[in-house]
Amino acid sequence: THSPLRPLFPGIFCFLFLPYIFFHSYYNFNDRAFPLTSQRLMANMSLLDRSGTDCPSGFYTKEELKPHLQRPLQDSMAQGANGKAFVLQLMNPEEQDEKLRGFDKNQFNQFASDRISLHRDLGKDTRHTDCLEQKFWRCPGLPTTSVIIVFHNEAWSTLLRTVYSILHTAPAALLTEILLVDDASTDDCLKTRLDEYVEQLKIVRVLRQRERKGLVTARLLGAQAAQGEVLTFLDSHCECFNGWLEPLLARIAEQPTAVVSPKIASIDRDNLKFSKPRPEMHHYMRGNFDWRLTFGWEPIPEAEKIRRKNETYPIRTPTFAGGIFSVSKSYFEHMGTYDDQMEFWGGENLEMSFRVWQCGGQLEIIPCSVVGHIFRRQSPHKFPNSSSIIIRNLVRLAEVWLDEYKWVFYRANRMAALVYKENSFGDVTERHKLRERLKCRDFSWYLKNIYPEAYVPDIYGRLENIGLKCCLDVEKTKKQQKSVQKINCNNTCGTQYFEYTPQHEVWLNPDNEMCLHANPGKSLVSVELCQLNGKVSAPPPEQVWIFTQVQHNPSSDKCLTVARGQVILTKCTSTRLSQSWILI
Ligand code: LR7
Ligand code: MN
Repeated sequence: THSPLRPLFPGIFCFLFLPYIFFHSYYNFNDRAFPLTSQRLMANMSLLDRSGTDCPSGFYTKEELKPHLQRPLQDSMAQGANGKAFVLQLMNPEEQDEKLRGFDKNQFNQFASDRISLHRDLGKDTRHTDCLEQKFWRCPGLPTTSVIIVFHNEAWSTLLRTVYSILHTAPAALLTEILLVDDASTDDCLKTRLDEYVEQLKIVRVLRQRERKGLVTARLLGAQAAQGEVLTFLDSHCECFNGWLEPLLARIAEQPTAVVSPKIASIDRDNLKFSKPRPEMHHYMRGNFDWRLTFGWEPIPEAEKIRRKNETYPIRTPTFAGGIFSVSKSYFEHMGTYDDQMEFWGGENLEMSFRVWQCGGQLEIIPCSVVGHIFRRQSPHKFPNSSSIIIRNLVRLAEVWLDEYKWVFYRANRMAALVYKENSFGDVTERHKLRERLKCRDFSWYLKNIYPEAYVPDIYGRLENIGLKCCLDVEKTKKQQKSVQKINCNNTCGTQYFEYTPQHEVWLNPDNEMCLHANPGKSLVSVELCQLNGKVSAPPPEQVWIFTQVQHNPSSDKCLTVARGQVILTKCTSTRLSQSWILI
């Protein structure tokens, strides 16, 4: 089936302009560190090269696919057309009811989605001119890809709009197939009508995971069946923007160990508005994580901005969201795919992030590639013991990749510490063996080289009053409850942990969102939501504590004091033992 091999590499350089020369010096660091990995993969990639002269790389010719790939005619006045919002003002009671039910089921506006064209066009290509100038069509050497979409009870209209948006945007020669992997949906339409529907689309296939096991094993099922050279994963409620695929594949052709994500645009969950790229807005985000191992976004640091000479440069990212990315199939396998004992949802994205970096790959965002995703506030999916399953996934990854930094995680995430103590996270020896086999670096290397901006708490412990030998104790914080008024000092010195941040806040662990807070004019001390976040550069004075004396911020003369078992603020007196605290 594969035509005679022609080396992949001469071909791929034709779309690379000068800037890539800079990359090479940059990435050499990794190449030198992992010579074996790189060489073997280069070899693997060229083994998979299918570029012949007479045969297009996909399984179907452009002619065969023509009826499906033509840009649909779209009523540009219709609601939602061109990526615009769907707004219906006057709704009758039945419509309102349908909207509510749709929201309940999906956590997004299914009512709107059902009324927008499955083929909606996103309109004019608004990406940066650097992106538009890239000429991929000159290159015969881009690898083919299988697109894998896993889903559980996804709404019919969002699932199919995802599929059509791929068909309308991906060059036929590069798209081997679209695999829809059903993670045991219970929805009738998805169970009975989907196969028949997608048959007309020729290159779309449905695979089924009989038992509901979650997205990791569903993706693995898709990956095994995939016949393209590159695997491209998407969530089941995405829309692909013009020209999204080529920059991802081009980067992998250039650097086979790169795992690349597009820039993820938001599709509004209320009105399905697609936020199109605005090149004048140059704020890029990259992935990060906190010590509870939650994924998050942060602006890219200055050094990274300077390194990128133009828009086509990849952005190096410490972690990724995990749902929308491309990876060479052989590299995916070489790298140990996924931890197949992770269940349902969560954790696999950080596991893969750390693994890719620690084992010699690179994780990047390619801003010329744009894919939209419906972000929702909470998950609509139900699975048994959901929070403990997510925690279990996180403990598995911490045990394999975090080394001694796992303790920072266990301090920040008490449920995780419990799972660790009970040893109920399953067997991870296979993953340890993988780490050995790939000769991966340790987590301190990752922090130092890939995420030097990471905040690693180094002052933490119980807050103990020297004079009265009791420990600061915050009564159970309820997440919903913003402030907790009662702070005691008790003699059990149990498990109440605090972290002292470089900005002089006293964080309450394991919540991390709660900070020791002084109330102006009052002696009562409380715990309130920490107010230092990405938006402000310094915490408010109420949350600043000078630790040597546990004085409440430099401009006040009040100190943390124990009086009758309660913790209050009184005038600082250096000799009073009830004002002497240590963090141990
Ligand atoms: O049990 C399940 N079985 C499934 O098949 C649970 C989910 N799924 C499917 C689901 O239908 C969807 O297609 O898995 C996909 C992801 O689930 P979502 O969309 O309910 O959650 P999410 O968008 O918050 O998922 C993000 O985090 C997950 C953690 O496990 C995965 O890494 C998802 O891929 C990831 N999504 C993205 O990265 C999209 C970009 C947005 C961000 C951030
Ligand atoms: Mn999603």
